[in-house]
Amino acid sequence: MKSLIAGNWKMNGIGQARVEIESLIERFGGSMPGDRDILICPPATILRDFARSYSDEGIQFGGQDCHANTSGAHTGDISAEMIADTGASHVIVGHSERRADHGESDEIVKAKANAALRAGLTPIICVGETREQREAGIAQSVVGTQLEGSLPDAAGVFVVAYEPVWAIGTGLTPTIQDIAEMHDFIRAKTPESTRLLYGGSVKPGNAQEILAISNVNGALVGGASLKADDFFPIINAAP
Ligand code: G2H
Repeated sequence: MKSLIAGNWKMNGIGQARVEIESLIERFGGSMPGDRDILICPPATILRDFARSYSDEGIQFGGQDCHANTSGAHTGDISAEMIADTGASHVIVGHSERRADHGESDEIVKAKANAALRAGLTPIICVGETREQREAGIAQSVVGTQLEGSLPDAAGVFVVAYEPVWAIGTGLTPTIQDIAEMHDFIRAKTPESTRLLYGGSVKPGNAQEILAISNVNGALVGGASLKADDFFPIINAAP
Protein backbone atom coordinates (compact mmCIF):
# COMPACT_ATOMS: atom_id res chain seq x y z
CA MET A 1 0.00 0.00 0.00
CA LYS A 2 1.34 3.44 -0.93
CA SER A 3 2.46 5.41 2.14
CA LEU A 4 0.75 8.65 3.10
CA ILE A 5 2.81 11.20 5.00
CA ALA A 6 0.52 13.97 6.22
CA GLY A 7 1.52 17.21 7.93
CA ASN A 8 -0.99 18.68 10.35
CA TRP A 9 0.07 22.30 10.81
CA LYS A 10 -2.62 22.96 13.43
CA MET A 11 -2.90 26.72 14.23
CA ASN A 12 0.50 27.53 12.74
CA GLY A 13 1.53 28.61 9.30
CA ILE A 14 1.96 32.31 8.83
CA GLY A 15 5.35 33.91 8.39
CA GLN A 16 7.79 31.17 7.44
CA ALA A 17 5.23 28.74 5.98
CA ARG A 18 5.81 29.59 2.33
CA VAL A 19 9.58 29.52 2.78
CA GLU A 20 9.42 26.10 4.45
CA ILE A 21 7.17 24.55 1.81
CA GLU A 22 9.34 25.89 -1.03
CA SER A 23 12.44 24.61 0.73
CA LEU A 24 10.81 21.16 1.01
CA ILE A 25 9.99 21.08 -2.71
CA GLU A 26 13.52 22.21 -3.54
CA ARG A 27 15.02 19.37 -1.49
CA PHE A 28 13.05 16.92 -3.63
CA GLY A 29 14.49 18.53 -6.76
CA GLY A 30 11.40 20.56 -7.72
CA SER A 31 8.64 17.98 -7.35
CA MET A 32 7.66 15.47 -4.72
CA PRO A 33 8.36 11.73 -5.16
CA GLY A 34 5.43 9.90 -6.76
CA ASP A 35 5.91 6.63 -4.87
CA ARG A 36 4.33 8.04 -1.69
CA ASP A 37 1.57 10.54 -1.05
CA ILE A 38 2.50 13.79 0.65
CA LEU A 39 -0.26 15.85 2.19
CA ILE A 40 -0.17 19.14 4.09
CA CYS A 41 -3.12 20.36 6.17
CA PRO A 42 -2.49 24.06 6.80
CA PRO A 43 -4.91 26.49 8.48
CA ALA A 44 -8.04 27.15 6.40
CA THR A 45 -7.01 30.75 5.72
CA ILE A 46 -4.12 29.67 3.49
CA LEU A 47 -5.53 26.40 2.17
CA ARG A 48 -6.76 27.68 -1.19
CA ASP A 49 -3.63 29.73 -1.83
CA PHE A 50 -1.32 26.81 -1.04
CA ALA A 51 -3.41 24.23 -2.92
CA ARG A 52 -3.27 26.42 -6.03
CA SER A 53 0.41 27.29 -5.67
CA TYR A 54 1.90 23.88 -4.93
CA SER A 55 -0.39 21.08 -6.13
CA ASP A 56 1.50 20.89 -9.43
CA GLU A 57 4.65 20.01 -7.47
CA GLY A 58 2.97 16.88 -6.18
CA ILE A 59 1.82 18.02 -2.74
CA GLN A 60 -1.78 17.30 -1.78
CA PHE A 61 -3.62 19.60 0.59
CA GLY A 62 -6.28 19.06 3.22
CA GLY A 63 -8.37 20.84 5.81
CA GLN A 64 -8.04 20.27 9.56
CA ASP A 65 -11.77 20.01 10.25
CA CYS A 66 -15.14 20.51 8.56
CA HIS A 67 -18.75 21.02 9.60
CA ALA A 68 -21.19 18.17 9.03
CA ASN A 69 -23.66 20.40 7.20
CA THR A 70 -23.31 21.70 3.65
CA SER A 71 -24.24 25.31 4.45
CA GLY A 72 -26.29 27.36 6.88
CA ALA A 73 -26.18 29.35 10.09
CA HIS A 74 -22.94 28.01 11.59
CA THR A 75 -20.83 31.08 12.32
CA GLY A 76 -17.13 30.39 12.06
CA ASP A 77 -17.51 26.92 10.57
CA ILE A 78 -16.43 25.64 7.17
CA SER A 79 -18.23 22.91 5.21
CA ALA A 80 -16.57 19.97 3.49
CA GLU A 81 -17.78 21.41 0.15
CA MET A 82 -15.93 24.64 0.90
CA ILE A 83 -12.76 22.72 1.67
CA ALA A 84 -13.13 20.72 -1.55
CA ASP A 85 -13.66 24.00 -3.43
CA THR A 86 -10.16 25.17 -2.41
CA GLY A 87 -8.62 22.29 -4.35
CA ALA A 88 -8.03 20.20 -1.23
CA SER A 89 -8.32 16.40 -1.37
CA HIS A 90 -8.50 15.44 2.31
CA VAL A 91 -9.83 16.67 5.64
CA ILE A 92 -8.87 15.63 9.16
CA VAL A 93 -11.85 14.90 11.42
CA GLY A 94 -12.01 13.95 15.09
CA HIS A 95 -8.51 15.06 16.02
CA SER A 96 -8.18 14.75 19.80
CA GLU A 97 -7.69 18.53 20.04
CA ARG A 98 -11.11 18.98 18.38
CA ARG A 99 -12.63 16.26 20.56
CA ALA A 100 -11.22 17.99 23.70
CA ASP A 101 -11.49 21.70 22.77
CA HIS A 102 -14.86 21.52 21.03
CA GLY A 103 -16.51 18.58 22.76
CA GLU A 104 -16.76 16.54 19.56
CA SER A 105 -18.37 13.16 20.13
CA ASP A 106 -17.97 10.05 17.98
CA GLU A 107 -21.39 10.84 16.51
CA ILE A 108 -20.27 14.30 15.40
CA VAL A 109 -17.02 12.89 13.98
CA LYS A 110 -18.98 10.30 11.99
CA ALA A 111 -21.29 13.00 10.58
CA LYS A 112 -18.23 15.03 9.55
CA ALA A 113 -16.60 11.99 7.93
CA ASN A 114 -19.80 11.30 5.98
CA ALA A 115 -19.97 14.96 4.91
CA ALA A 116 -16.36 14.79 3.72
CA LEU A 117 -17.03 11.72 1.59
CA ARG A 118 -20.14 13.29 0.08
CA ALA A 119 -18.05 16.34 -0.85
CA GLY A 120 -15.49 14.15 -2.61
CA LEU A 121 -12.85 14.48 0.11
CA THR A 122 -10.97 11.69 1.85
CA PRO A 123 -11.55 12.00 5.59
CA ILE A 124 -8.68 11.23 7.98
CA ILE A 125 -10.47 10.02 11.09
CA CYS A 126 -8.45 10.30 14.30
CA VAL A 127 -8.75 7.96 17.25
CA GLY A 128 -6.62 7.36 20.33
CA GLU A 129 -6.63 6.71 24.05
CA THR A 130 -5.51 8.88 26.97
CA ARG A 131 -2.63 8.01 29.26
CA GLU A 132 -5.08 6.96 32.01
CA GLN A 133 -6.91 4.67 29.62
CA ARG A 134 -3.67 3.01 28.47
CA GLU A 135 -2.51 2.53 32.05
CA ALA A 136 -5.88 1.01 32.91
CA GLY A 137 -5.39 -1.53 30.11
CA ILE A 138 -8.41 -0.34 28.12
CA ALA A 139 -6.65 1.32 25.15
CA GLN A 140 -8.00 -1.18 22.60
CA SER A 141 -11.55 -1.07 23.87
CA VAL A 142 -11.49 2.77 23.84
CA VAL A 143 -10.18 2.84 20.27
CA GLY A 144 -12.65 0.11 19.27
CA THR A 145 -15.54 2.20 20.58
CA GLN A 146 -14.24 5.30 18.79
CA LEU A 147 -13.99 3.35 15.53
CA GLU A 148 -17.50 1.94 15.87
CA GLY A 149 -18.89 5.41 16.52
CA SER A 150 -16.77 7.55 14.20
CA LEU A 151 -16.27 5.61 10.97
CA PRO A 152 -18.46 6.80 8.09
CA ASP A 153 -21.28 4.85 6.51
CA ALA A 154 -21.23 6.89 3.29
CA ALA A 155 -19.47 5.14 0.41
CA GLY A 156 -15.83 5.94 -0.22
CA VAL A 157 -12.28 5.46 0.89
CA PHE A 158 -11.16 6.91 4.21
CA VAL A 159 -8.00 7.01 6.31
CA VAL A 160 -7.69 6.26 10.03
CA ALA A 161 -5.03 7.95 12.17
CA TYR A 162 -4.14 6.34 15.49
CA GLU A 163 -2.93 9.13 17.74
CA PRO A 164 -2.54 8.26 21.42
CA VAL A 165 -3.54 11.49 23.17
CA TRP A 166 -0.63 11.28 25.60
CA ALA A 167 1.89 11.14 22.71
CA ILE A 168 0.65 14.31 21.00
CA GLY A 169 3.17 17.14 21.12
CA THR A 170 4.84 15.63 24.19
CA GLY A 171 7.85 13.93 22.63
CA LEU A 172 6.59 10.64 24.11
CA THR A 173 5.73 7.72 21.85
CA PRO A 174 4.35 4.26 22.54
CA THR A 175 6.70 1.32 22.08
CA ILE A 176 6.98 -0.14 18.59
CA GLN A 177 5.16 -3.22 19.88
CA ASP A 178 2.30 -1.11 21.29
CA ILE A 179 1.90 0.72 17.97
CA ALA A 180 2.03 -2.56 16.04
CA GLU A 181 -0.61 -4.19 18.29
CA MET A 182 -2.97 -1.23 18.01
CA HIS A 183 -2.57 -1.02 14.23
CA ASP A 184 -3.25 -4.77 13.89
CA PHE A 185 -6.38 -4.24 16.01
CA ILE A 186 -7.54 -1.29 13.83
CA ARG A 187 -6.72 -3.17 10.62
CA ALA A 188 -9.08 -5.97 11.67
CA LYS A 189 -11.90 -3.42 12.06
CA THR A 190 -11.43 -1.43 8.84
CA PRO A 191 -11.73 -2.17 5.11
CA GLU A 192 -8.55 -3.35 3.37
CA SER A 193 -8.37 -0.12 1.36
CA THR A 194 -8.05 1.96 4.55
CA ARG A 195 -4.64 3.47 5.13
CA LEU A 196 -3.70 3.50 8.81
CA LEU A 197 -1.50 6.39 9.96
CA TYR A 198 0.34 6.66 13.24
CA GLY A 199 0.45 10.15 14.81
CA GLY A 200 1.95 11.56 17.98
CA SER A 201 5.48 12.97 18.26
CA VAL A 202 6.69 11.51 14.96
CA LYS A 203 10.11 13.03 14.26
CA PRO A 204 13.17 12.34 12.11
CA GLY A 205 14.70 10.15 14.84
CA ASN A 206 11.78 7.71 15.16
CA ALA A 207 10.07 7.87 11.75
CA GLN A 208 11.91 5.00 10.09
CA GLU A 209 11.18 2.54 12.89
CA ILE A 210 7.51 3.53 13.11
CA LEU A 211 6.93 3.56 9.34
CA ALA A 212 8.45 0.08 9.02
CA ILE A 213 5.65 -1.49 11.15
CA SER A 214 3.53 -3.70 8.89
CA ASN A 215 0.09 -2.14 9.43
CA VAL A 216 1.41 1.42 9.61
CA ASN A 217 0.76 2.93 6.18
CA GLY A 218 2.02 6.41 6.94
CA ALA A 219 2.15 9.13 9.55
CA LEU A 220 0.21 12.17 10.70
CA VAL A 221 2.91 14.61 11.73
CA GLY A 222 2.31 17.77 13.75
CA GLY A 223 5.23 19.85 15.03
CA ALA A 224 7.82 18.14 12.82
CA SER A 225 5.87 18.98 9.63
CA LEU A 226 6.38 22.71 10.12
CA LYS A 227 10.06 22.73 9.21
CA ALA A 228 11.47 21.37 5.96
CA ASP A 229 14.56 20.22 7.92
CA ASP A 230 12.35 17.82 9.90
CA PHE A 231 9.62 16.93 7.40
CA PHE A 232 12.05 16.01 4.60
CA PRO A 233 13.73 13.12 6.47
CA ILE A 234 10.33 11.87 7.72
CA ILE A 235 8.99 11.72 4.15
CA ASN A 236 12.18 9.97 3.08
CA ALA A 237 11.78 7.41 5.86
CA ALA A 238 8.51 6.15 4.34
CA PRO A 239 8.89 2.80 2.58
C1 G2H B 1 -0.66 14.71 16.81
C2 G2H B 1 0.36 15.14 15.86
C3 G2H B 1 -0.29 15.57 14.55
P1 G2H B 1 2.60 16.03 16.95
O1 G2H B 1 -1.60 15.75 17.05
O2 G2H B 1 -1.63 15.26 14.37
O3 G2H B 1 1.08 16.21 16.41
O4 G2H B 1 3.36 15.33 15.88
O5 G2H B 1 3.11 17.43 17.19
O6 G2H B 1 2.54 15.21 18.20
